[in-house]
Amino acid sequence: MVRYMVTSALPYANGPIHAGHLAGAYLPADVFVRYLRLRGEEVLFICGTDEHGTPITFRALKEGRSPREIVDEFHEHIKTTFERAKISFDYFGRTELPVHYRVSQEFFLKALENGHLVKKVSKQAYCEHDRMFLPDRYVIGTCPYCGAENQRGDQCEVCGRPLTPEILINPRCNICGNPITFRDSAHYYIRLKDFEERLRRWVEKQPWKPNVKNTVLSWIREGLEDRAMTRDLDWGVPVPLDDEDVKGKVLYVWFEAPIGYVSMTVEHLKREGRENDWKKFWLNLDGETRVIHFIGKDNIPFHAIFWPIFLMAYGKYRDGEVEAEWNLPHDIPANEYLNLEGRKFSTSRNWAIWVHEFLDAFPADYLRYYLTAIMPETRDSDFSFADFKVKINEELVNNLGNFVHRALTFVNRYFDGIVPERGELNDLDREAFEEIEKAFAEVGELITGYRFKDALKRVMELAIFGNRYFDHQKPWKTAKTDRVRTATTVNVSLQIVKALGILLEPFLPDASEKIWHLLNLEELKRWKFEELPAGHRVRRATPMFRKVTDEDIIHFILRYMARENTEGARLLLDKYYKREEVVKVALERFGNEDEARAILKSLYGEEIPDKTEKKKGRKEAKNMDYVSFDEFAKIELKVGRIVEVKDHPNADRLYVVKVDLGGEVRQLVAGLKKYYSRDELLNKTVVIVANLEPKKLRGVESQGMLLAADDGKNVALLTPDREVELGAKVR
Ligand code: B3M
Ligand code: ZN
Repeated sequence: MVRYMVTSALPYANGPIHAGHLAGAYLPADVFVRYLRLRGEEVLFICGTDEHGTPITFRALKEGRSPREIVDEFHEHIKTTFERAKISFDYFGRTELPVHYRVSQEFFLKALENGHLVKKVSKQAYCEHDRMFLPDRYVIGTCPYCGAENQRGDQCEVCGRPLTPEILINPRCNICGNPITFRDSAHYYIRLKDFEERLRRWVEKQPWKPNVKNTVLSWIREGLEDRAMTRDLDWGVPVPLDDEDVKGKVLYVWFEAPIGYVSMTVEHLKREGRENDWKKFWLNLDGETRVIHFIGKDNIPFHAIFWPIFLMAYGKYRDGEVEAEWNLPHDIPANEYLNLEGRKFSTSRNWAIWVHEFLDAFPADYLRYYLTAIMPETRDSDFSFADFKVKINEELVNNLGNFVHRALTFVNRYFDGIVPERGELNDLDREAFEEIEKAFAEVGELITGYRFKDALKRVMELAIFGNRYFDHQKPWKTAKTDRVRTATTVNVSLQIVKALGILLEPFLPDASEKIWHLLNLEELKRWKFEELPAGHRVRRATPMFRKVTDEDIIHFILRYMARENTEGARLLLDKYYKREEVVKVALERFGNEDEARAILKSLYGEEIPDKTEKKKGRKEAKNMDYVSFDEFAKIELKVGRIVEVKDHPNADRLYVVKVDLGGEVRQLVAGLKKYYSRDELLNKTVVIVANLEPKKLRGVESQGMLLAADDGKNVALLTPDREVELGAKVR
């Protein structure tokens, strides 16, 4: 029985997590692990903060704080953020744990004992101004491979190659900007060449994604230079040697960080009272363990070259009970980069969507849904607010939310909330059960192949099928004439809802829980379809999702992005919205008007119209020809759903549509052909004037009017911003 040891890259504890991190190494791993658990597989999902190295000390130096303060703050912050994003680690540890010092030092000593570490005195980057040796990341210069400027001394962000300060062109100190010097310093180097051939043969056999495998093989072919595994830093895991030359020095962070996967597994299982179980996950005792590391592509060299070599350099693990080789990574599904509105996420330029802030404004499921739908699995992808809004509103709300709501509404309206017995099945009923079985099989296969974007799309296709099934069986019509037929439609629809409740769990855990709640189910979810029995009582329908509005997006950009990157926020707002829309939201949504004015001033550089302007605005309104409240009350506005769209037989620009008002269906003639396709209209929730006198338009009777906004250029149908029952009155 295969068991899985799944990890996500250990985030540096030097700052918050952004959406690009989530899409890169954490969300894909979580979807994968949740699916394995539903399949009943033995899986351990481990992660934790990477708390050493120059990303930490650099921030500490810049802020005049100790590295300990920095890692303590951001360990908690990152852990909480992942919990809010429902990333379901079994354990989220940290490399500042004593167990991590012990295990890392053991790996170092074993590599030394096996002759794979050699001490060399070499030139180390030194800053005369700051009077300190400079670790790789403290040095910046031009990449010798691709010519990219301002690349750090450990890795080029543009071409991805590992670098060292010696090979950088025009190397400078990243703290003070002065040119650096080089001073002799002794370090222990790992002899990567010892493993070149064994590593190449191993990589060639791996079932890795082509983007990972080819990159790694090309680096191996270029030749693996020895690399220092100790550093002139005083923050990190001390070098475990009584050797004056390396006194006060620490292990290279990229030597000990991957060992964190092991040390955190040891710590977690010890805390669980399963002290020795770590061995079956990390030692090749029975050939049944698959170690799978989810990472971003910039971590490929460290996970596909250095980390396997460290495991090989350790040699066999022996402890009197077991003797075994270490498990090398079975797979390294590295994602490409996620960009933000066409530009790379950048912490230094504050061009990012910080997950904890996004979750203050939107549900975790919305972020999970959108990041999975655009996941950069094989090429870079782009987060765009406009696309986010469309995908949430059209796919989550109008497709999934709509179908679940209809099924639950009908079983409560016509069968008192009890799942009715089915009658004889027709072809479409039978097709529904086939669709359910196919969805389980195909989604499972796609997840296993790390194709999460396609897997989610396949789940949503079942919801689309559900809506089409419902529209075709027309229960609002059969309810008047054929109760058994209606019962069958409602029963089958609820089976599809239950299947969606399971299929969605890896992606949208909250939506999955909500469906389980609506179906009034306590049972554990498993990745197989088991019918919802007739006679089972479900709960009343409540909306699954709320639509994302332009106001929501404007508010998010103003509240969270404008402060950190005013220029970027202004470009973004100008790209999507008119200035008066932004001003309106700022004044309405910010509790404190002065704060709103300050943000707007920082964005637009001038004062916004003051109260007197508002008074002027009110005066203009006075000349309006008012209607009395009683006159307005006579107009009956209702919520409906477009269930049929046909071309008008005698007019090119008109559609004939059927609108379901929850128990009655109206025929309307609408001049929307220029603005909407038939597919865009089908299933759309709309508002109609329900008590307008029926009127023949080009020979076809229209029994009401659709409400839409028209600014002379665009026409936009009015739709409620959250689920309500069909037929609901607009007040
Ligand atoms: N701490 C994070 C990064 O380079 C780095 C990953 C370590 S995984 C062992 O993005
Ligand atoms: Zn300096």
